[in-house]
Amino acid sequence: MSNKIITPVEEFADLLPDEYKELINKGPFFKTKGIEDLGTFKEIIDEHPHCAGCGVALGVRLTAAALPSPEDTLIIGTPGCSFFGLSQAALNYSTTAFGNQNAVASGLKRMLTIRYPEQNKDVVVLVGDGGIADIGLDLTLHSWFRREKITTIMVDNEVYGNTGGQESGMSTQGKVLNMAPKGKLFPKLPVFDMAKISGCAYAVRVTVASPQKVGRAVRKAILIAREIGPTYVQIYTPCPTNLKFPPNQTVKIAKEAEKDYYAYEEFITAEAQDYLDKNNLK
Ligand SMILES: Cc1ncc(C[n+]2csc(CCOP(=O)(O)OP(=O)(O)O)c2C)c(N)n1
Ligand SMILES: [Mg+2]
Repeated sequence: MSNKIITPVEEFADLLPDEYKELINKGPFFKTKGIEDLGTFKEIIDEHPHCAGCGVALGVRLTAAALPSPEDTLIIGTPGCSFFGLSQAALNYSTTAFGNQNAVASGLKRMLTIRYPEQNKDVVVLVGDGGIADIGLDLTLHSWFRREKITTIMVDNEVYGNTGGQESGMSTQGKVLNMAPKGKLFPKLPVFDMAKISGCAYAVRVTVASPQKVGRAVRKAILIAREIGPTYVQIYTPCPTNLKFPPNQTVKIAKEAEKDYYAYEEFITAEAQDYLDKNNLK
């Protein structure tokens, strides 16, 4: 894979909007070193359809900037707000039926490993909390049980944002939402803890208020998935529209959550740590 996949054939080149051409010419391929490079390349179109202050859009941007080899990465999504930005980003992206992402990613990873035995082809699932914790939970867990060498990233806005505000398994207990008017009855699902006991070699819980940590977690998760096994990154990406806070407070809300129930945590198996150390990977 390379940026050839998003480069239009000559006959159509003139018909595309300038924004799209910019994505090809100024995208992250072969350029990114980390999230500190954000702003020096174009990872997503300027007029993307995310709401003002969208935590998910920030999570997607940070992830795009942290990919160790964007040109050799296949992002797998599913319906949800992350789809909006991802489908208009300079990334190799494919979507799935809602909840099927880890099954599809498993198959694609196996296919890419057979087709390109000498090259790393990173397969990264990047979807919402509803996609992972609810409809896709079964397929997510089974991909971890099977030790599929893929990275799963949850952009957790604690709600079904895309469909107007139903509660998700990741919503907090008691939370009143547009379509949960009496408040959620049970606690947030412990998906992060489930990752640790279900076969993940590496798992991180982090928020968009700590961009460097998000960048490091995404990078390490992808490197470890190449050789060792499944990895999981759970990013808190608060949603101003549905959680009902002003759009300029997203990072503040995430920072507060870090002090409360969304503390940074990194889990790594001895095998994964050994692999990083021996290959001098950070
Ligand atoms: C099989 C199926 N069921 C339901 C839907 C409708 N649907 C689309 S997105 C979505 C919720 C997404 O929530 P989440 O994964 O948390 O992503 P967010 O929009 O919050 O980023 C639902 C229920 C669907 N597209 N397909
Ligand atoms: Mg959500």
